[in-house]
Amino acid sequence: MKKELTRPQYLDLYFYMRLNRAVEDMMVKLFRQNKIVGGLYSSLGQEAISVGTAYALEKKDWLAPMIRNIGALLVKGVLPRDIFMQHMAKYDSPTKGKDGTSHFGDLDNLHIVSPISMLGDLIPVMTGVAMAGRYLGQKIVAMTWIGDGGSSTGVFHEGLNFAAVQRAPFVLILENNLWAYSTPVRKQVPLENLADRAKAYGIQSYIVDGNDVVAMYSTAKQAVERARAGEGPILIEAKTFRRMGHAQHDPAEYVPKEMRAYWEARDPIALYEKFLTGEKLLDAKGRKEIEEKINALLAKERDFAENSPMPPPELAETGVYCTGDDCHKIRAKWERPVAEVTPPRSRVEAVWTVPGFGSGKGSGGARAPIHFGDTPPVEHTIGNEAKSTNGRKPAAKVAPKKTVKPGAASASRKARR
Ligand SMILES: Cc1ncc(C[n+]2csc(CCOP(=O)(O)OP(=O)(O)O)c2C)c(N)n1
Ligand SMILES: [Mg+2]
Repeated sequence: MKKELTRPQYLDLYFYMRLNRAVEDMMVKLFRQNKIVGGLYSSLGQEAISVGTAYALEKKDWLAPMIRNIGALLVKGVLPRDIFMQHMAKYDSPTKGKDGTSHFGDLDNLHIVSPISMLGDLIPVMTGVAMAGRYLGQKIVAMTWIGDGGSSTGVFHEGLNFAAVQRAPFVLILENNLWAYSTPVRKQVPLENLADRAKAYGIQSYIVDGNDVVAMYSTAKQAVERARAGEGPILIEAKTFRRMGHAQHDPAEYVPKEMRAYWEARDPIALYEKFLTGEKLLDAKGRKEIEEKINALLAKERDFAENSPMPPPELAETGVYCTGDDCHKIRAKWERPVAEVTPPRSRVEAVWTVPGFGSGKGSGGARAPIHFGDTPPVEHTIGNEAKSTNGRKPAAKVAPKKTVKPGAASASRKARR
């Protein structure tokens, strides 16, 4: 780990990782007491990823968590009581007891989009959020997470390609924890580094030790700033390990013992404590204070959650379908004049001008001839078109301006025979 943050920032990262773990430990107890009604997933050993990446976002930025990103929710400002109540399906929970896991968001204040269970679907959704922010002149970045398994879905590829083509200010964190349910990563993707998937879309990527919270934070910070500056989407692969089964029902006996032992010895919180102690940023007293703060907070939050009632039965038939403004209002926060960003002023000129199937811009930046089967050939002027290359390598040097007449090439070939 490299030293590059301020002391309060280092301690914040520690606090949130410990809080993330403590919230999940408490939920395991509530689960065993039959108080949790939904599925319970664990991010044990992956806390550095959720915390480090979400900590790189600004307040105005947007995120959408997946099942193992409770740490990101905490960093963004969600109260532990809301996470407890969601899992206990209580009336005071963000979804009023209609969901038993973490399918909730906060569009108005915290800028959190609810998770979508269909793996990969958050990628196009968050690309849309990123594009909307750009359209409204908000300079925001959108972030979401995906697993190694989720990175093999069709929508992962469609979504990332779309984000790349739109140069959306979007950062995708790929948590490669080596397992998708009971399938090891090697059995579902033939790549050593899943970050290589970025190459297919022409976007930048990073590979990071997912158990090193400082590395996670500083890489995510760089990616977020690059995306904000208009460099387009960025993919970060975090190498880590899923220490528990897929969910509470899964004892994960299929995981080799040596593999588990290797990763248990690389616990992200233990590694970070070692770093903080070595750098004299934390001592036994400071650690005890943080522990006490977390214990007191969680006891209060758990009591609140336990005292919240279950929803009344009548609630089941309400709020199933959106009924318009009395359900929820979505209003754009215009930061540029509305007339500027709506038609006719926002009309986009077509890139292609095809006079009688003429020519268009080739991927090398130059104008490329098009051959449309039996369409009569058109004369093409070869000359100075390779000037605008959009930052790409210019097309191969072309001969000085000259006109190619259709059939001229075949005529000279005939002459040579
Ligand atoms: C499109 C889709 N296919 C299958 C599932 C069922 N499913 C839920 S989680 C999961 C495994 C996900 O593994 P990975 O993406 O590696 O994430 P991890 O659980 O390791 O965090 C599967 C197959 C789903 N939710 N969505
Ligand atoms: Mg996985």
